[in-house]
This record gives sequence, structure tokens and C-alpha cells, in this order.
Amino acid sequence: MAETIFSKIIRREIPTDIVYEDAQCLAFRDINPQAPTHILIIPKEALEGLQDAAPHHEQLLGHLLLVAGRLAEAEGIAGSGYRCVVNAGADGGQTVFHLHLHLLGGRPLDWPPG
Ligand code: DGP
Repeated sequence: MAETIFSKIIRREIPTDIVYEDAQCLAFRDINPQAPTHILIIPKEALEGLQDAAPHHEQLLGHLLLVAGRLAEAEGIAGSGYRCVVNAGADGGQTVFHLHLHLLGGRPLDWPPG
């Protein structure tokens, strides 16, 4: 896949508010937050979207969700509620083609999304 801005963020080439990192993933605040808490959780391995995940990515995908839950606790939104979103492809609203999980919370979130 073509490199995206998120590869530069992983390599610390652009300033980013990083909130969590481990061997498999990086989490940072979205540059254009849609809620008081808006964190992106990305695998360090560049996958374009969920459709590109293979069976050996099962642990990695589960890890991203586990990190989302821990960050929701750390952000103080676990009790009030939050949402995890993966946008995929043009119709899904994906603009950066490096798989990422949005963690949103800190206000009531509408459903269904637009
Ligand atoms: P999506 O539309 O699902 O592909 O979401 C991409 C998100 O990435 C979008 O909410 C804005 C965010 N984003 C794009 N470029 C940057 C950047 O350079 N830094 C940060 N922190 N976020 C970015």
C-alpha cells in the first residue's frame, strides 16, 4: 500500500499528541476532533483497511480493541459511554488509507451516523 501521513506519525516525523504506544500500535489525538475525546488507534503495521486483514492479523485487531477499552477508561469516558468506529473506503468516509480505529466520547453521540 502507499505510505500515508500515519507512517510519518509512527516515525515521529510530524508533531502529534501521542497518548499511548506499544510494540503493535500507536494512539494519538485526532487533528480534527469530533468529540471531546477523539483518539485514533493505529497498527504500526500498515494495513489499508479491514478488508486487507488476514487470519494472522486476528490478534492485532483484537489488540486494537483492547487498547480502545483501556484508553476509554484512562480518558474517563468508560462510564458515560463512547464509540469505536472503523471507516472503510470512500463510502465509509475513510480519508487516510492506513487502518485506524476512532475512539470517540465525552458527549452524547448521534445514531445512526450520517
Ligand atoms: P478517516 O476519515 O476515518 O480516514 O479518519 C482520518 C482521521 O485522521 C481524520 O479524523 C483526521 C485525522 N488526521 C488526518 N491527518 C492527521 C494528522 O496529521 N494528525 C492527526 N493527529 N490526525 C490526522
